[in-house]
Amino acid sequence: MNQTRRAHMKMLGAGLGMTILPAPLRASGDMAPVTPVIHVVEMRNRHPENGGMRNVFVPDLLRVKPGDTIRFVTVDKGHNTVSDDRMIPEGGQSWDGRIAQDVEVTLTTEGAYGYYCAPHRSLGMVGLILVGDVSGNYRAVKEQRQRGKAREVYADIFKRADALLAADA
Ligand SMILES: [Cu+2]
Repeated sequence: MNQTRRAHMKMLGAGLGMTILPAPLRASGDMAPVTPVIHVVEMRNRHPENGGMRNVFVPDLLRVKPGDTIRFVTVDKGHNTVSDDRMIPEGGQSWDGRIAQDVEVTLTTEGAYGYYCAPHRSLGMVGLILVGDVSGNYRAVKEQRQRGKAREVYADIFKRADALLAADA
């Protein structure tokens, strides 16, 4: 873990009551201690680097390991995060945040997870999280019908996701 990331996590932990696992969570032998990995997704009115993109999750695509935690953080009010029931693996964790509510989910079931902001879904405020081996539901998730601008945003997200998965293989 680099210094910036560590400092960032420390800052978040202080502000938001991050759960820290007890120190001696070792398996056995020479295994490194297990540290919780938290990925932050910001809910924003505008993309910080591209102001033309309105109502966005930043980042809108994550590649994580099973057991990692995703923390959705309200930067701008008026947004929420809701898992798309059509776009999560069988047995996978779903979530349904209120408007302007920070949400933390720990995803242990491998697969692809689609989600959206309820007020801005048709305006393209959607996202995707790839957890571990996504071969079980990736194609089905990718082929889900989307409405409005979500179709165009997901086309872009899946193009990047395809590239990530190809690089893994
Ligand atoms: Cu929104």
